[in-house]
Amino acid sequence: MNQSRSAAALPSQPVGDRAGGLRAVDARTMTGAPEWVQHAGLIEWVARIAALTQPERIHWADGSQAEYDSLCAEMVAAGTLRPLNPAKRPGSYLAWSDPTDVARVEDRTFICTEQREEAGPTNNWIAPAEMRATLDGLFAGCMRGRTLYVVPFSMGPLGSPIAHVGIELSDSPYVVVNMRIMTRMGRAVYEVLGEDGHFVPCVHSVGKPLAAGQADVPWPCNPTKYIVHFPDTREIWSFGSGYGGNALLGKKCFALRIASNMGRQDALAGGIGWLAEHMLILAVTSPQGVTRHVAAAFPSACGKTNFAMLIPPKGFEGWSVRTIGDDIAWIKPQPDGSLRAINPEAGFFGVAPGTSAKTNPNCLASLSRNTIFTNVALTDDGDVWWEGLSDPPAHLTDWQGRDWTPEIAQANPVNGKPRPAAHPNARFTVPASQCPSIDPNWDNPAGVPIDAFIFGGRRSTTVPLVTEARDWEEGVYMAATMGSETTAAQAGATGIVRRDPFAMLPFCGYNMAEYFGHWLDIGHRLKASGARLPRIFCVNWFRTDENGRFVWPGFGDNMRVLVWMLERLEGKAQGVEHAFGTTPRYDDLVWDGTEFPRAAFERITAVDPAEWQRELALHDELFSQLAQGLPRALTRVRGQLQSRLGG
Ligand code: O2Y
Ligand code: MN
Repeated sequence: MNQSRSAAALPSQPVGDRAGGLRAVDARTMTGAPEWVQHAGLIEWVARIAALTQPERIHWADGSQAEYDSLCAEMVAAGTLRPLNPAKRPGSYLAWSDPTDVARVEDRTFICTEQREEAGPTNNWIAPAEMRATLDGLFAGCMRGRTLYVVPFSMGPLGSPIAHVGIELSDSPYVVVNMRIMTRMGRAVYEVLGEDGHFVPCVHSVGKPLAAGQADVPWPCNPTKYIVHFPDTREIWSFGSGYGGNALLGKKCFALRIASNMGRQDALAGGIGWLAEHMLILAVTSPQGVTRHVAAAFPSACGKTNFAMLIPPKGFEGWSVRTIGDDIAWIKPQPDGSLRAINPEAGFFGVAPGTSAKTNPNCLASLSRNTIFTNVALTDDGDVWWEGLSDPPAHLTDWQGRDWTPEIAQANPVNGKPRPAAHPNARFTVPASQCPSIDPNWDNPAGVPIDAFIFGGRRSTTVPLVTEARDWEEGVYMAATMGSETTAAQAGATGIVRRDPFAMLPFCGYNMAEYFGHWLDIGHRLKASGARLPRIFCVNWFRTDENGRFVWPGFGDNMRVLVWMLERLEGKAQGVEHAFGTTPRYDDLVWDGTEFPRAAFERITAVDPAEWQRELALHDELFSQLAQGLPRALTRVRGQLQSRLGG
C-alpha cells in the first residue's frame, strides 16, 4: 500500500484532549497525509485520534480498485476473507465473523445529548462528559499493532446538494472494503471537502490491540461494545464490533441517527428542515409513460428488499418498477414545494437468508459477482448458500466453519428447527449499480421527487392490506403508530406487536415525539406554501387465515396495491372510507393475471371495530411513553379515530 506511512513518531497527546490542536504542518508530517488532502482540520483530527489510539501505521484510503484488491488479498492471507470460486462468483469473497459479533447491538447504542429528554425515552442515553471519559479509556491504545485507515466517504452522489460527507477512521480493513461498496468512497471526496468543508467524524475500532509479535485472529472484536452518537458535535464513535451497522458508520449511525438530527437542527435554525428516513425509494412508470416515485418504510422482516426490487407480475405488462434505494432515503424540501429524495448509499447490505429466485430475482442477479458475503455457508465447489436459496445441498461448511449436512442440521436443532447453515442475519454487500432494476436516476445529484410515502408493518390481524390517509396529519399518525409482530428469526417471543414508529425506533437520533413534530411541521410549512404534499399510505401484507397462513401472496402481487396507490394520485382509483382511512374494494384493484378470491380480499381488508378499539388502547400506551413533547395533532387524530369507531 503505497500511501501507508509510519505513525511511530507521533508524540504522546494528552488522552481526551480533543480541543487541543497540533500545528497543521506537524500533523501532516506525523500522519503522512498525502498532498491531495488539503483540509487542515481533518489532518489535525486524524493526528489526535492516532495519538489516542496509537496505531502502528496510518493508511489514507484513496478508494481505488488497486487498493480494494490489495486489502482483500491481505484479508485472504489473514483468514478474514475466503475468495469464492471465480467461475461461479467472480470478484466475490466470504467472511465469517466471530460468533459473538453477528448483528447490530441496540442495547449498546447511545445518543449522548446534554439533556436526557433530547434523546427521548426510546434511546439509550448517557451524558456526553461521562461517555467521553469512558471512550477515552476504551480508545487509549486500542489500535496498537494495527493500521488506522482514513476512509473518506460521501453519503449521496458526490457534490449533490442533498449529500453530506463523513470520514471514518477505522482499524478494520473489512470496514474499508465494505465502505467502498456501500458509499461513494475515495479521493474525490476530498475535492468536495476542500480546505474547510464540513464532515461527520466517525471513529471505529474493533477494540483488539495487538502486542508486539502477537498473532491476529480472523475476526477481531471485543466483548465490550459501544455505538455512540454525539448529535451536538455530529460525531460517531464505535468500539468492539466489526459487524454491519455497528462498524460501517455511514449507514445507520450517520445516514439515520446523526442525519435525522441534522434535518431537525436545520429547521430549528430557521430552515425548512429535511428528513433522513429508513425508507426504500422506487420509481414506477405506467404504460402511458408517467413516472411516480414512492418512498416506503418497513421494519425488519417485512420484505423491504423484495419490495425495493419488485418485478411487475403477469397482467402488468407495460409497467416498470425501478430501484433507487433499498434502505435509506434523504429527503429535502425544494423551493418549488417538492420533496426530492436521494439514496445516500451506493450499495445494498441485505439479509441473505430468504433471498431466492422466487422471492427476489433482481437481488439474486445483483449478487452474481463483486459481492462480499458475511456469515453465509460455503458450498463444496466454492460458492455460497443460505436457507431459502434452493434445496439444501448434501454437504456444506456452515458459517462457523463446521461440516453441515441435512442430517447434522436435524440432529442439532436450534429453537426446535434444524441448525441453519447460514446465520439468520447473514449479509451480502454489493454495489447498487449491479442491480438489474436499478433506476437511471439512482445516482442523480438532484434526487427524485417523492409522490407518496408508504408505511408497512407485519400484522396478522387488524390492519388492512392498504389504507390511504385522509391527510398529512392522519398519515403521520399512521406512521407514528406503526407496529410489527416479531418473527421466529428475531429474538424473544413471536407474535408480539412491537411499536416501531416510522420503522425508526432504533434509528431516530433524537426524541421520537419531536421527530413526529418535525414531520408535522414540514407538512404544515409545505402546505402553507401551496405545495401539493405527497400522499401517505399504510400497508400490511401479512394478515393470516384461521390456520395462521398468509392470505395475500405478496412479492409481485404487491404491484396491484402499488398501482392502486398511483391511480389514487391521478384521481382515478376508488375506495371505501372507514375509521382508519380509505381502502380499496375488490373491484378497485386490477386482478389481471391472477385468480385471487373476493372473499379472501374482504378478509384482509376488513376493519373490525372491536380489534380497532384494542389497537387504539395500544396506541395510547405508545403515546403515554412519548407523552413529553407529543404533538397535539396526534392526540386529535386519535380522538377522531375513536369517534369514527363510535366510542
Ligand atoms: O445487523 C446489522 O448490522 C445489519 S442491520 C440492517 C442492515 C441493512 C439494512 N437494514 C438493517 C436494519 O436493521 O434495518
Ligand atoms: Mn434497514
